[in-house]
Amino acid sequence: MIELLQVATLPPYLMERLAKEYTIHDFTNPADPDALIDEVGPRVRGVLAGGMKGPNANLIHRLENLEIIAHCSVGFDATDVLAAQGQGVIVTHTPDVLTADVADLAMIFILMAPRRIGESERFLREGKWLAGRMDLGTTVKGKRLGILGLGRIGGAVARRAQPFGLHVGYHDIKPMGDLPYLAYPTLVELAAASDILLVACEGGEATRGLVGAEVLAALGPDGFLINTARGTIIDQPALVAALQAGTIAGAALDVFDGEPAVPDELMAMENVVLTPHIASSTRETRRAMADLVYDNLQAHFAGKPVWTPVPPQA
Ligand code: 8YV
Repeated sequence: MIELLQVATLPPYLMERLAKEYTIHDFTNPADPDALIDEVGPRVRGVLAGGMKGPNANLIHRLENLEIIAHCSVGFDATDVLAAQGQGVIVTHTPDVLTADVADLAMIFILMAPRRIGESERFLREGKWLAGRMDLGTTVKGKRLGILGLGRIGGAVARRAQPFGLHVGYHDIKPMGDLPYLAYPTLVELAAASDILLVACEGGEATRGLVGAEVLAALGPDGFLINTARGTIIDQPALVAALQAGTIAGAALDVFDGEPAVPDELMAMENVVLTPHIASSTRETRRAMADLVYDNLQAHFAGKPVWTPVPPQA
């Protein structure tokens, strides 16, 4: 049987399906990583990775017969894709099948943060309603939504936002052609022209810390920051400082730099919605992602083109 190295925890349904056709070596929490790679490394032809866990350049180089790295995630920033592709290794991911669920959570956040929904639920559960009404929230209709990264997910959020009466603007490094949204040449200009700023671009080194103090200052004291992409894109200490100083109004975050650890300061803030990286966590989407991982591996080892390759990275 073809041998695979599993570096991330993946849906049990996928692992059961793969175990019928492949020999899988568990590298998710190895007692002795070097010994395991010395033993099985030369036989490994595929790596199973996830959005938060993928092989680094060192591991990729040590797997001399590696042919494919299959991610059960749309994001591939956990893997050193440059090292993989430089060694002729095919990298796959799971785009499209999760777009609707992730865009739905972003839209939920866009409504939740200004309307203070998380805070209002805590208010009721803590019995505070008995003592009086909660403070007012902010209406969404007529406000400006700025989207950083108008790719598959950003575009899906833009379409969802229109029936809510939001005016959509965006900033993207790629030219997006003729769209009914206002394009801003820089992220700071987009933030300055937004009431709600959604982070929807790729993670990785190219976008690390992109949303920093200057962008947050441009968003301003009435602005809300939403992130369903990657925690690394936001300068997290700068975000904490802006929230503490009231230089932005609030935030809604599904992803964190250093997750699953979340800074205590964020945990303590009423005006911040926090969820544990659940944007794609539905039974239907996880199954579709798992099926795509399986189909990519089957196609590759049958000598056919994979379904969803990661394009060559510069
Ligand atoms: C997953 C994700 O929750 O697809 C991605 O890039 O971040 C999420 O869908 C997770 O990373 C599963 O591995």
